[in-house]
Amino acid sequence: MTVSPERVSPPGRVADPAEGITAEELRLAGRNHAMPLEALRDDVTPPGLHYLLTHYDMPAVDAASWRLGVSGKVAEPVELTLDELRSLPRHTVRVTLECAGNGRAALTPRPVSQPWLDGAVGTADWTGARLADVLARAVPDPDAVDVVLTGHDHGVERGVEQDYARGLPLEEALAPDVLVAYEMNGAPLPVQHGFPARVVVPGWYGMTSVKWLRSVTVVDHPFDGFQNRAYRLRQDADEEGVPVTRIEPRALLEPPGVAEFATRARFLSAGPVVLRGRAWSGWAPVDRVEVSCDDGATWTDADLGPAEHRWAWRSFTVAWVAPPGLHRLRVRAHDASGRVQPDLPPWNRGGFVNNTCQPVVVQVRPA
Ligand SMILES: Nc1nc2c(c(=O)[nH]1)N[C@H]1C(S)=C(S)[C@@H](COP(=O)(O)O)O[C@H]1N2
Ligand SMILES: [Mo]
Repeated sequence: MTVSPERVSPPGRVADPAEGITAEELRLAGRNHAMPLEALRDDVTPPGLHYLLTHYDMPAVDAASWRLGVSGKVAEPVELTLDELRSLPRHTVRVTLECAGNGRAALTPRPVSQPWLDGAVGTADWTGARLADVLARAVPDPDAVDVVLTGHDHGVERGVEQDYARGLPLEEALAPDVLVAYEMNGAPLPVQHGFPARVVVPGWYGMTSVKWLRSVTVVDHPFDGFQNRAYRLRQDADEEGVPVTRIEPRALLEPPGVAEFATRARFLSAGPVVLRGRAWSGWAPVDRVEVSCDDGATWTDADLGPAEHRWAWRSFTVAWVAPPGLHRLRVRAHDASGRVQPDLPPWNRGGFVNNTCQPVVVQVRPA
């Protein structure tokens, strides 16, 4: 399949409302796994449980011959080895990453792509050099606008053969917590998370955190590559659309009680129980989480845990005396910018940013 990168990509498919998940979506779901929600108990997600999303194949990158090229609209193009990258000042930032498609599979009609329910999230301690320090080595020109972050992976998406590449405004790229990371939770990056080095853009949906980073190219115009055109909120395929950028607020409950294997239905004994979970937002710190134990009829403010890591999820708890019967729990996060999770899904053709508050159904057995 040879196609020119300039070719306008066909729109993604939207499933017939009655159409079940296809084998192709099942294959994607197996490769790109969610975080099991019980891992919401951890401040930092163990690497194997962190969600995963890779558009094409994972490239095998040799650390000894790896170079990071920084070029384009710069005074002095440079190539850094891994040791040179490691010799720059080292920073560790705790970051909750979330895929922009999280919640997609719950939309009707369903945009056909990676069919996430709600687990496309994870939190890690990322260690690396600041992207600002990497860029400073090359000295961007005064008229620089965007940086183009390109990975080693290459594939075909909606008819367009391409390297995985994302543009990021230079101003965002220079923010002090944006990293070229070479460690995840204190160990070299696992291959699936971008070995030997990846970008981490805290507060932004995952697509901008380019794995297997190969080059940083400074350009004097807004980059309009495939991934920047694809990640836009559109009702119709031919609309210009609104770019997907920062993470909208979301809260998730650590599933209470015990699970049934095949259905994941939850069972709980009647009596006092502490409901726990995590909430995050890329726009502003989470400042309120509400929990409803009667499907949204009444809401109680949860107690919030410490907020010491700006870019990581915040824990919350709420006490509940569970009465026997079937109950729909709901949880919703607010952030300091005034954003709050909606009750109804915000539909768009790509199935992005569905942060509707998710119901959790529990069957409470008499004590
Ligand atoms: N090179 C490259 N970087 C990439 C991707 C990719 O396919 N290739 N996927 C992006 C998307 S869409 C997401 S959500 C995050 C997922 O990061 P993770 O797999 O480490 O959780 O990586 C981003 N970076
Ligand atoms: Mo993603």
